Amino acid sequence: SKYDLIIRGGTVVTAADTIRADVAIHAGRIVAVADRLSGGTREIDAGGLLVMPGGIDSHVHLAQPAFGGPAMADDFESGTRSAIAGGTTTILPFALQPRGASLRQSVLDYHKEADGKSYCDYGFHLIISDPTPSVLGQELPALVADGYTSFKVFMTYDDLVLNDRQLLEVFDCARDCGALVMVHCEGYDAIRFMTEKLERAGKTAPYYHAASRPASVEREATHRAISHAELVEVPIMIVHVSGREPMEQIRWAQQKGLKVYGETCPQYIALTADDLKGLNMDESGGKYVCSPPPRDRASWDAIWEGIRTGVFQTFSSDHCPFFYEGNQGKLNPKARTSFRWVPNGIPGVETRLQILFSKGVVEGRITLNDFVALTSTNHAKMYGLYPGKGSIAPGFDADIVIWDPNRKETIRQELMHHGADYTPYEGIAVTGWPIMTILRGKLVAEEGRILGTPGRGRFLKRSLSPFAEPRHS
Ligand code: DUC
Ligand code: ZN
Ligand code: ZN
Ligand code: ZN
Repeated sequence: SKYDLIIRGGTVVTAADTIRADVAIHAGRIVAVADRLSGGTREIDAGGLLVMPGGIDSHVHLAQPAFGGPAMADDFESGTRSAIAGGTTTILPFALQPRGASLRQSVLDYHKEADGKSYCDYGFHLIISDPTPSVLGQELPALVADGYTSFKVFMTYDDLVLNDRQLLEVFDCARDCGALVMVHCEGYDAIRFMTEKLERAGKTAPYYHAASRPASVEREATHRAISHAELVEVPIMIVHVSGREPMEQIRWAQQKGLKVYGETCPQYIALTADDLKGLNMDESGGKYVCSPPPRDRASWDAIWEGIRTGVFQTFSSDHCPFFYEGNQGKLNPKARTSFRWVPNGIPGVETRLQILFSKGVVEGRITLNDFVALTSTNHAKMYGLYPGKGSIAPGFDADIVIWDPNRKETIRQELMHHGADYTPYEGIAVTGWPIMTILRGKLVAEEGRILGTPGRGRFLKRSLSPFAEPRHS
């Protein structure tokens, strides 16, 4: 027949439109979006459901040996299984360059981790921890040309931090290559100072993680990154923005006409620093340790303000999963001695869409079209996957999530497909849930059942981002 699959009778939502239409798929691509299509080998009845572009999560950590020691709870198999169960069809994890290592070799190592294991499509951002002349002069430009068109730099962490001179060198290299730089904005010295001060006072419980890196530390680093980017005239993406102060720095830069973009995450609209108190300041607060830390409810409002006014372009999970129990867990023996040793990061690739849909669309803060832009389309545009991914239109990959906007569910660990032994969003009630996930025309997850296979996901070489073009070129 003419089509492999017709998705019939749903409401098709893109970043621009909401229309009642059928969607026809052939050979993994969308070939028609129209009323009353016929001639499909298979049909899916989407009556009463939303048909949206599959989620694209441009901030995911898998199989990364960083952030405090223990191995991550997800490899590419469990992490991408969790992604498709949650309606996400493409992820952009990180290939991290350890200091002293070749960037190219690091990329090969991550490919080995991902090869034949991924349930969804994926690309890699690079993490630059050692910007030597040969990395900046040869390896990085070559990798950008090979489709690794974005990279992340850190302003904190012993093993990753770049000083101001190094940040400027990396920014300058990004400008020359046309790559997009993501910046982790927290100030290293301020965090070290506060950590040691808190430890001397015996304040070592996980709760003090948040106190060791307050909003001012994030605000200062955000401003510094913006100023350095302005000097070099390079666009930057400020990732995982936690609240008002850094949001206002980004807005200020945008209003000046600088190309500064913003990303925020579920933890900054669903968790607070109080969660880090656990049960009466015990170690269970460690479940919520991530960086930047979640702040307070007033910060949630600031994040929504940034989402609604376009300060933020992308809503990503920052999925960075660790076990809670055990010697590889958040509560490993060393971590019990101080918050400093609790690995930073929380799982969330499977619950990103539900949290934004419920708190955003259902509670009336954003439109359905905003939801699609924030969870899919803008990620594709920002990171060189557009067109091809991120919309429902002829010629795009048939990556689709069929969504029940009325389904009520409570987020619980037993529903999750990740490798971690807990979800930090346990007990949060949501409205809206993924019913089917389709990857390049194949049904890969349905109501929590995994139908796809590891290895079906493909590596994506990405184009240069139009957002990375310098302001005056
Ligand atoms: N930064 C991230 O992007 N993820 C987890 C921890 C961190 O510091
Ligand atoms: Zn065919
Ligand atoms: Zn980070
Ligand atoms: Zn991250």
